[in-house]
Amino acid sequence: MTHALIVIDVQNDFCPDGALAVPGGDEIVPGINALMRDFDHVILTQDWHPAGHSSFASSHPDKASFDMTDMPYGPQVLWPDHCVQGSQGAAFHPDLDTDRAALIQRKGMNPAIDSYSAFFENDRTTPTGLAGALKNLGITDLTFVGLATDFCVAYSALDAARLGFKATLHQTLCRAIDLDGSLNAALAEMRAAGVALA
Ligand code: VGL
Ligand code: ZN
Repeated sequence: MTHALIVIDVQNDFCPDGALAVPGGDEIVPGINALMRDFDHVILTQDWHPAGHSSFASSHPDKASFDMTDMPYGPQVLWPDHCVQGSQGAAFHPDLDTDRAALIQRKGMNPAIDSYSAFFENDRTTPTGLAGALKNLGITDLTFVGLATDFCVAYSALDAARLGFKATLHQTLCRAIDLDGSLNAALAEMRAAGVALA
């Protein structure tokens, strides 16, 4: 078995003072850096939206941040503007050790579709290419850490399980947004899908 660590979206905008701050988002950085030493492969993801992305509430004049809307691919939460390509908010947290990363998977570039998962856009069918890269490297087991537990981390772990990887969520090295019970719902969904919660 070959095991990779997937570090989801440890970016300034998801840390305290960021545009879409996840409570305690920065607390997990030292632990993630330490955990990297236990893995042969480290992969980072980076939420990477064009300005005016359709997942931003500011692109919908009648909506506010955290409202829901219906997209052609299904219901979508509308977010504050965040992780705009090339901005300081989209950069990795300055203390994250990016040197060990073999691959940085960017996502959310299509202006019309959000992308929580590292593997598929939110239509759940358009691939990012990461699954092919991992399979090429002979990687069978994936451990997930990062932000946010109930959105990008959960969607990534659920897709990993669906794709046949052995997926583990390292819960203490994740932090959640927790909108209307979304954390408990995501944990239940992951358990039911066979994601190991460590
Ligand atoms: C995320 C909302 C919007 C995440 C990204 O990284 O969990 N959440 N974009
Ligand atoms: Zn985003």
